[in-house]
Amino acid sequence: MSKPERNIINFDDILARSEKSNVLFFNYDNEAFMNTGIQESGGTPPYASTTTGPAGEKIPGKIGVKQDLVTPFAFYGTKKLFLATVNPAYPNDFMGKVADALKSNGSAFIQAYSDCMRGWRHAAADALSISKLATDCGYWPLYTVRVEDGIPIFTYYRGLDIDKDKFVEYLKSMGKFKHLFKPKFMEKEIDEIIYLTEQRNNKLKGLIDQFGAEKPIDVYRVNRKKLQPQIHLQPGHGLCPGCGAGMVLNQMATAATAVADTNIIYVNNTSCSEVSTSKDNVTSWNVPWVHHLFESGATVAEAISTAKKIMKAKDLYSQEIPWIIHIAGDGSTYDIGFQFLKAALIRTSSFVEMNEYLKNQK
Ligand SMILES: Cc1ncc(C[n+]2csc(CCOP(=O)(O)OP(=O)(O)O)c2C)c(N)n1
Repeated sequence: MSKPERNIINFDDILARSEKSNVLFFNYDNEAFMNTGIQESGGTPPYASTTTGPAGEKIPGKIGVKQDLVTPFAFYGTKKLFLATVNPAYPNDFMGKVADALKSNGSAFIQAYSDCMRGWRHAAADALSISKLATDCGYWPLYTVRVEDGIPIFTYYRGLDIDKDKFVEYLKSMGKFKHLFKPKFMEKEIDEIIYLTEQRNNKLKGLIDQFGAEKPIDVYRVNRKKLQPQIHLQPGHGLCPGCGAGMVLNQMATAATAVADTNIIYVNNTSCSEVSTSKDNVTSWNVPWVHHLFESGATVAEAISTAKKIMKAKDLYSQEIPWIIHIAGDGSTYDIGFQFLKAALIRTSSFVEMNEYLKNQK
């Protein structure tokens, strides 16, 4: 079999494109409801210990799977959609994908690996090495799906193959999996986590075989020395030291600054990212930022996008329509809030272009 070909995507070429997303829906996945006290979510991996599914003598943490959130979105029948996973330990891939998403027509959903040193129980200084290990061991594969005219096209960057030694090292690096190693070695449960992850990756490989791009490996080239530091989020937020969401928001905002400058609106569901950037009613954001309920930020983001477009079509809005990013944790993405997200994502990537109809009806 010939070696899969790489598709080199230059950051500057993305910036030069005229395409524009309606909304980028952005989930940072710290794998539990963290700001309310580390409760289990649909994003929590099997056998991880949380406060609502604690590991004890009888039950070894979460009994259930980590749900696959990204690939199913490719099959809802949308017309034009950009879907991707990112990890802040791979910043070129991360920032390239955020820019690519914002500079693609239709809408986008990106899911970011987001370490949580308090909830996962490890030293703050280990946040980056654990994040890198997550992709290198095959736990957090980095891939993209571009739905073009209703058909999904899959590409990937890395992390599709399981490295069992690295996987065990990954599990050992965090307190949330400590009970799998001490007081006794729980081989069956460790093997099961790896097995379930491998099954998910095998499904992904099958989709790449079936719906893969001609050049299936995307490599983003970003000249980070040339990149302007982000100007959306001020220093002085209240996230924990070493918080993965801090790295995630910083890289997301760096790419968004390059694309949008300050013409952007953020909508934030209730979460760590929200409470930590809006303490005592003082926002850390330098650009318009809306906090909405735990569950319904996606709908608000959609409403802002659609309202601006309708006003533009009716000549009631003369400025350039802003870029819109909706930010949510895994609790408000997998669980409470999923219905709002799913509906908003599908609407904004299919029939939002209603201003075509409105143009002639002033
Ligand atoms: C309907 C509703 N249920 C529960 C809450 C309380 N609540 C606010 S934030 C939150 C957890 C958020 O978890 P997640 O989305 O994973 O974000 P994280 O805190 O991990 O950043 C909960 C349970 C709420 N605000 N509204």
